[in-house]
Amino acid sequence: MKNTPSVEEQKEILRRMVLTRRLEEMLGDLAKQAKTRGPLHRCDGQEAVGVAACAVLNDDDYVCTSHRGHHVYIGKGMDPRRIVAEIMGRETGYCRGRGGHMLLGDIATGMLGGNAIVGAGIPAATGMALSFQVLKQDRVAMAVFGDGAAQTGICHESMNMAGLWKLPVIFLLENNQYGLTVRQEVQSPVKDLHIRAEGYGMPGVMVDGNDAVAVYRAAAEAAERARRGYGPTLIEAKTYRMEGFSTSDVGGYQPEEEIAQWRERDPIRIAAAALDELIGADEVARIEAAANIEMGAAFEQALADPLPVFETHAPSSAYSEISR
Ligand SMILES: Cc1ncc(C[n+]2csc(CCOP(=O)(O)OP(=O)(O)O)c2C)c(N)n1
Ligand SMILES: [Mg+2]
Repeated sequence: MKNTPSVEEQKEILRRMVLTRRLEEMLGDLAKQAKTRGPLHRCDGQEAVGVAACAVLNDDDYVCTSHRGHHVYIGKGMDPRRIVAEIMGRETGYCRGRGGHMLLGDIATGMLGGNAIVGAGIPAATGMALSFQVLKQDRVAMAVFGDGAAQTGICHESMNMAGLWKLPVIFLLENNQYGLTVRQEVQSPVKDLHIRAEGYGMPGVMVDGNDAVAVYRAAAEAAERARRGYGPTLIEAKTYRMEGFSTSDVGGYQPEEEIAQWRERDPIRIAAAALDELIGADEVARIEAAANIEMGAAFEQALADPLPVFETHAPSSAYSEISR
């Protein structure tokens, strides 16, 4: 079984992680200028989780993510320009500007949606895995969700069913230490959430979520198990939310020392350092620079795209009947 990323794969993973970081930074700048609409949930510091896990999947494998899913969108191969267009409410966006940043989806790349309802992607991916099993298709579903979502009832029901029926699903629990402003240790009686897997009859593994190679290995093993008919895996990727809960978060509850410690372990720096040894620092710098330019161009193009035109209709005669 191949569970170590090739050099080419590591280059692509780094590229997508940098694309994601630049997306978040540019959105953050636009939010400060009041040029975005509604709160945005940035995933700075968590890029390795979404990008490296998606790297083991095929286009026709399905992924569901949460309200904080930009790394998953880019990891699954969605086009940066159309992602930005959707977030910025443009007609050229994946959902014609109607969905917004939490609700991107695209069948062609197997990105079956972000979700604003905490935990809702977990049963959705489980159901997709059930359909793959029933249809005897060689496909895997993956749910990416947070430590807060892990405390929901639907998470328990989904994992129980997936374990019972050996469904080809990967539960990727992105433990960024916080659910809104609530620290993980006050949400759960156990510190390490992957130990719950035993109760569902599936393997539970913990990985360093800031190390893309470690995430890739764990996801590759889980995907292989699923494809062979051995059922689901729960992967707990320990990571950290380097920015606040959303762009409307006033902050103050994440200790400065804690943020500083995690910044030392920036996943992009870890991925770049691993690649430095393989291809040299100059080539790594070139990949990073090209990704930054690509995201800059995506913003430029998307922001020049048209906003949707909403037509207003006169009430139909049926409506007039009812309202009379
Ligand atoms: C069913 C439901 N309950 C509550 C909320 C409000 N809410 C939005 S995000 C969030 C916390 C989620 O924490 P976690 O799953 O750890 O994700 P993170 O924000 O850390 O990525 C809550 C409670 C919601 N959107 N949906
Ligand atoms: Mg969380």
